[in-house]
Amino acid sequence: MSKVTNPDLPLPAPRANDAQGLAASILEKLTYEVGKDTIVARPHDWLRAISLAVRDRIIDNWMESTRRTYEDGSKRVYYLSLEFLIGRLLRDSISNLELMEEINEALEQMGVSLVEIAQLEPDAALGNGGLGRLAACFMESLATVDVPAYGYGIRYVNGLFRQEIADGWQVELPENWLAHGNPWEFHRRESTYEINFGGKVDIIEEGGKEPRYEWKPSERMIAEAYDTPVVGWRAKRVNTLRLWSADPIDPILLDKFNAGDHIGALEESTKAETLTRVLYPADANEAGQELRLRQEYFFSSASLQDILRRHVEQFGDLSLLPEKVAIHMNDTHPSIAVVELMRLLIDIHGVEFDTAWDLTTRTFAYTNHTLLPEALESWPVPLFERLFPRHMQLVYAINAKILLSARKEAGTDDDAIRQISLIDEGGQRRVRMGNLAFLGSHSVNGVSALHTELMKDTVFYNLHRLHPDRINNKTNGITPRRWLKECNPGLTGLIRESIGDAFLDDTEKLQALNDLAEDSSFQERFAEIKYQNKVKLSNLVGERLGTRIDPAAMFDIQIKRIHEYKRQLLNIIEAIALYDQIRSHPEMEWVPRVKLFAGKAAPSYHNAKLIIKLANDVARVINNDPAVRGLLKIVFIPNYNVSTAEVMIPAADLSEQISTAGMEASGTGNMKFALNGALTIGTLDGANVEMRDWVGEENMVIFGLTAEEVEKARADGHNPRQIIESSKELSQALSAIASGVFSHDDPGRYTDLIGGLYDHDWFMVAADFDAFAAAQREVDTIWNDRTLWNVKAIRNTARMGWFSSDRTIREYARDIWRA
Ligand code: GPQ
Repeated sequence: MSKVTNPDLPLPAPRANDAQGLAASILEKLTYEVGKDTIVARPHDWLRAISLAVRDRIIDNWMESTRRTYEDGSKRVYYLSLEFLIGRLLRDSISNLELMEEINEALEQMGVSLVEIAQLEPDAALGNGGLGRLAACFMESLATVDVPAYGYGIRYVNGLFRQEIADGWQVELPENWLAHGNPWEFHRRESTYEINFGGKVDIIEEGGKEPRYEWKPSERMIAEAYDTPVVGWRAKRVNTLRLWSADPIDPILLDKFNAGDHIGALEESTKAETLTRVLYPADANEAGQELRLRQEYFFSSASLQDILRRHVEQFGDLSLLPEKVAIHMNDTHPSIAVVELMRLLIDIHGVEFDTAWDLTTRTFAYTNHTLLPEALESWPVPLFERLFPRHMQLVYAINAKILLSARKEAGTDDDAIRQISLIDEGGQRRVRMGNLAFLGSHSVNGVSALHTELMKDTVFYNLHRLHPDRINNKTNGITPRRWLKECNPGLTGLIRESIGDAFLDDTEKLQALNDLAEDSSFQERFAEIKYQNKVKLSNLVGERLGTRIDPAAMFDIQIKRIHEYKRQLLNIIEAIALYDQIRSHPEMEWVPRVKLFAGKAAPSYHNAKLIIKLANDVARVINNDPAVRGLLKIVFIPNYNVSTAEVMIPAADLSEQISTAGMEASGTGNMKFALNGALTIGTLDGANVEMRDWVGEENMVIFGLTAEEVEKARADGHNPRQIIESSKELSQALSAIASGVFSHDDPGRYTDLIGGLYDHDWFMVAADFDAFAAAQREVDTIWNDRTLWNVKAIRNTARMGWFSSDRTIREYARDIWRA
């Protein structure tokens, strides 16, 4: 049957948005969708009923937005990302629909507490860290600034693992966000595409201008769409997040089943289910396995087929593709899409090679998120060829075209050609996905000013010389809805009362707070809100860990993935040094501190897991020592995720952003803390550099080697042993760790970890230690002048507005997508 479309049919009347209408809706959902009577309804039933009632209100705007895009024929942006770290959606949706008061009123009538029910919603943790969370912030901002956009990714059944801490060690457990169903998604059984792997390639036509090929795959499966509406601020627009799930073509192989092979009969099902089952828990380090490459291709191919279908249906003409479609690659994970688009254009749509390449490069753009060499994806040629024989041919063809034209450029010597090539010929031959993404795009951007400049000098040195206009910067941002308005209602209320509501639509209007920074009654109220947020965090720590922490102490927080370059180790070592000093000088007036850590380590990252153990070992010793009681406490909060961040960030006094300079591409946690009035202690790395420009050097505590100095120290072969031996505090702390003071049960546990600092100290922990310790004492000094501290904290909130992801998205739309 052909599709039924009747543009004259009006949309249904929108749902009532007053408290009465909402109450009726929630009851209706509870009764007819959940199938429960109020007298037996459990909290999870209420969660589902409320979510469905809220979802209806989103749908009203969703339909309207989609119709509008069809009618005005505007360009669509497609954001391809293997990760979307969304977190909970209920509070975010209600807030963006501006229905908070009405829902609360409706629920009050029924004796239900939204705060309690909302806590039951699982975090959608379809991402590892910054890259995935950025994608989620971008989706919200795309809707907010009214860009027609689709996010494309994978509907992992198991998102990022749940972390438990057992005897101080990280233990990974499966995460199961879909256990109670997912009220936000729509399963689109009709939006399916075939995805193929393996097999061979046949020539089917040799006579024409270009030979024609046909891919005869050996494995086939189906991609099915699940859509989640993403509502922007004030519900101006609702976009779609489309996540793919793999399904078998033959769920059961009947011939095998009938022959008695009951397990073998399910082979296809198992293969498909495995493909989209779990998110790889690798953050900025190589995953490397075949299943990962299959995931990358699976979602890229499904998304491209979907994009081309929509484009052809509406515009008919593929030559219009770059005018009507912008496809963005979030890191290299989707970069096989470049070749897949070439294949679809050439093999399916009959476009000539050169025209296809022109359309492809004008349609794609790519964001790089790291300079770490181990995170730059490349795949062994034999693996690539086995899974994608036709794509391998196309990679060679693209490579030939590129290298031929590069040769003609002055200054491209053999070495430059080797670096530009899509194939790494040193050792085992590999396909370089970074080069593919770069060459297949018209725009390549970094995520902070420093990172973008370093990209030009390092990973893309030769490619940049070949295409000097391609690399550009788009400094990251965060959505101020989730990361200020919703997570910090106290502060939001105070700001609204003080400077009005304009900042809710334009975060840079927070600048008006500068006039109040010196106002003592404003300072007091600002500080009181921080204190209340710290009480909330103390309660969470009490509930989860049974540890009491004092909200009057300074809350010093480092939360992020555990990575050597992020230097949690530096922070722990400094805590030990401080511990020693407090014990040696009990007569001095020490600033009471609680140092909080949270974060997950990649399951295969040995040193990162050891650092978690160390934090817990050190916490046990320090927290049980009466000599420092009330002065120093260490807490490691297990299972860090978006929801935990929403409690921790508003409660922070001090934000630790202490990566080795030149290694953190941007950071986004740094922005969330500062926006919520924490002072940053940090290196001149990533977006810290631009934060300093905005909030003012005097309102941050900057320390340590610069990126240039780090590079120089590494090149000159610096001597960490000598540095350690010349610092009494550092050598004492390191000896204590290495000799087993914190690990009586296994005194040698940290010998190698600490030995690495003496031998090479790649991450400059020793080199930056003294500067870091001095910076911490400077922090203490500021803290002791509480008025001064408050002024600085207020100025942080006042000056962080530029770091809104609305601003970032506007820049992408203007410079890259032209949407
Ligand atoms: N980032 Cl390559 C990740 O979270 N995962 C990754 O795999 C890669 C980068 C981060 C990066 O480390 C941060 O500095 C950035 O702020 C973030 O991406 C978003 O750009």
